[in-house]
Amino acid sequence: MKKIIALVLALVLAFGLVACNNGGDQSSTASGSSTASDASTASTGGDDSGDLITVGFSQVGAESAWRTANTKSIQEALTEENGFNLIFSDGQQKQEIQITALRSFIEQGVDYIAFSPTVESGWDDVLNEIKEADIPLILVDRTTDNPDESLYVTWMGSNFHEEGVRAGEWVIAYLEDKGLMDGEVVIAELQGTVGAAAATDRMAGFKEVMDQYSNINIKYSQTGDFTTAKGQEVMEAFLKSDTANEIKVLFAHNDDMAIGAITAIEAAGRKPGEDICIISCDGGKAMFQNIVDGKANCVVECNPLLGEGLADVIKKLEAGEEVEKKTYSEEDIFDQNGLAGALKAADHINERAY
Ligand code: GZL
Repeated sequence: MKKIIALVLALVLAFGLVACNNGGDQSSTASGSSTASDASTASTGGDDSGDLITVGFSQVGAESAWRTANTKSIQEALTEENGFNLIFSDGQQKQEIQITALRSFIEQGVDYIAFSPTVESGWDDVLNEIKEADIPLILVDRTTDNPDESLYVTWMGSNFHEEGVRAGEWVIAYLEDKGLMDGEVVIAELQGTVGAAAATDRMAGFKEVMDQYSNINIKYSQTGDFTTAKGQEVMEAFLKSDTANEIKVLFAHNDDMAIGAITAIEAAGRKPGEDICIISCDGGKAMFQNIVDGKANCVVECNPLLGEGLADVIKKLEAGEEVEKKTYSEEDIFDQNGLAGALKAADHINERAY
């Protein structure tokens, strides 16, 4: 009997040790897996998750190559590795979708709200709701028409009016260089989204230059909503008019509409870049290729890469630092020769972000 008890005790002791050892192993494994599990705990919202800065971003939509590059830039900058928890919403170019997203960010109690307003007006209520919720607001890219600068901490983006002026000045230099300034010069314009700051201000800047010349007539001007399909459709309609042959220049508020217009011009049997001078804003690879191929003449750059700037400004705010109220992107103008110097578009295609 004693032997049996001793055996049982030995067995219990042996299993106990094993268990303990396993425990030890487990603890060592655990310490290995606990490191792993610690790590996995941290990434699945352990104590450290509170350190992530939660940012709600309401994007205009996905209407153009520029917008896609802008979205990519924001998503690549506001990563968990960078200390952010990004809640991203695609507005599908509809203000009501953006307003719903902004209100949802307020309800979620995000740390920051950032957005690019698809149009300038109609935001007053939600901007005040964000202020009342005491959530810092950062405007990215487009702007609103609300003059109360206390409603947002900072804005970053492009000087759209300046882009329009640059386009206008380039067109005048082109027309003078080609000897086309004698007599009436008919211009067609593809406007961006009606009510969008980028469209309103580019149109105003361009018109400010054209109005200085009594022989210049912006005879055709209609919105292509910043999309290739709509740009092609509207250009087709322009080309069907009985005075279409008079059109010497097309100013498109973005590359995508210009690309649609080039398709329409070729289908109508005319040569884009020769019969009709083509100038657009943005500066993606496709438009640079059109310049290289002689189907377009000039691009006024509009920089979509705003993600790093957004991440930097939030980090500064977190550190209690002062930030500028407005930050403008550095931008250039590219053509095969002329105003921007003898820049060969081909040399820049690989540098382009999109
Ligand atoms: C400009 C941006 C415009 C681009 C278009 O900053 O808001 O919207 O020029 C885009 O390509 O659709």
